[in-house]
Amino acid sequence: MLMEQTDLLILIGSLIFGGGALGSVAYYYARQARLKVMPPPAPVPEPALPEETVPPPRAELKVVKEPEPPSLNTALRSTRDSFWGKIQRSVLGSGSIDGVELETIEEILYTSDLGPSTVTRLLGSVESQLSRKEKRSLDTLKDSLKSEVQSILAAVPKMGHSPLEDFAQRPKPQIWMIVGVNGAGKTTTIGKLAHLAAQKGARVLVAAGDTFRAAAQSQLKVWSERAQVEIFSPEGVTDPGAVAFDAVQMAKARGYDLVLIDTAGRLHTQANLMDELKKVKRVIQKLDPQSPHETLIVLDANSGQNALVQAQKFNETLALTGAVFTKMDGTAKGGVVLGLASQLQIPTVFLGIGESMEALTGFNPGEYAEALFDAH
Ligand SMILES: Nc1nc2c(ncn2[C@@H]2O[C@H](COP(=O)(O)OP(=O)(O)OP(=O)(O)O)[C@@H](O)[C@H]2O)c(=O)[nH]1
Ligand SMILES: [Mg+2]
Repeated sequence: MLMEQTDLLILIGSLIFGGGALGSVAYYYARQARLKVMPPPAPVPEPALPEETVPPPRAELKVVKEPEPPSLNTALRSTRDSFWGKIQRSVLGSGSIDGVELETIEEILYTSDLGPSTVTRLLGSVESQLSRKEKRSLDTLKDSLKSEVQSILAAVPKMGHSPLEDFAQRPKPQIWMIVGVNGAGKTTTIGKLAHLAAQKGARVLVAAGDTFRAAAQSQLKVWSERAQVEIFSPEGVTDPGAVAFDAVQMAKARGYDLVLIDTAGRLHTQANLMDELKKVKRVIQKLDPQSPHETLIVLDANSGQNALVQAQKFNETLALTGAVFTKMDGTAKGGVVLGLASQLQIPTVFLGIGESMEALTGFNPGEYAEALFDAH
């Protein structure tokens, strides 16, 4: 250890005046005494950062993130409340299941957008289960309803089977037509589907077959950019059949895996516009007789019973292969999925649960049946 200047002076002094061992002893005591009175060293202040190294304010680094889509169970909260929640409250309010008239349950079921034939099926099951007095409990009521819901869903072929699941085994290019009434969520769903398929490694082409609405092409372009897929959107072509034909031809020539054909919204009652869809279908069948491999109707869950009428009419015209229910987030009318299965045997394949690109989920019948009754 280096000696400080004052230590050196004390040592020299004690050697001069005391000499030898005596000097060393004098030096030792003098040093100890000095250490006791010395204040501790003052902390050295941190040097201030030069101007240019000060980090920029946080606001500049802020990344705007889309909200996470809710889980299906959360999305179905209002539906659950207007279905099982209401039934449960009516039973609890009356004190016992005996006190609840079946009519009350029937009334609640009718207002849950299930459709009359579904209500009849559910009531039949409830009546037979509750006929024996010792079985009259809220749990029996719930179990009988839940198992009937499950069997309605299980009876529909391909229910919940995502057409993207066995995608690798399907002929290429897959050609899917997306149809439905105005504003149901067709273009948004195409964007979400394109994203899902692209994530699985598929080369996707979206075709701007909505030649009716001025902003439709640019809306689809935004989605194609977000999903990072290509778009076929010729300027000035007004015939949706021509757009679909050219898109399929291009997809075949360039080795695309999936063509998603957007179509203009139309009411199921507009015969001429429904015929136009038939024509689109005929035109693409000239290039691939097996196509469209999927004809998916997009239904806004908020339209409730009306969605069943739409599905029926579109099915008559196009032979639908599946349904996508959108806006399941927040609607109280999510029971309509069950109504579609029960009344028309059309499988629901996807559910839209928000506006973001990730807010599309494959329909899982078990999860749906569970979410109609239990929150978790
Ligand atoms: N909350 C919610 N909104 C959705 C969902 N799907 C679509 N939307 C919204 O519904 C509105 C209509 O969606 P579009 O995709 O334009 O509907 P469209 O069927 O293509 O409409 P047209 O082409 O005019 O017939 C948009 O504001 C979407 O953000 C969903 O699952 N949840
Ligand atoms: Mg659209």
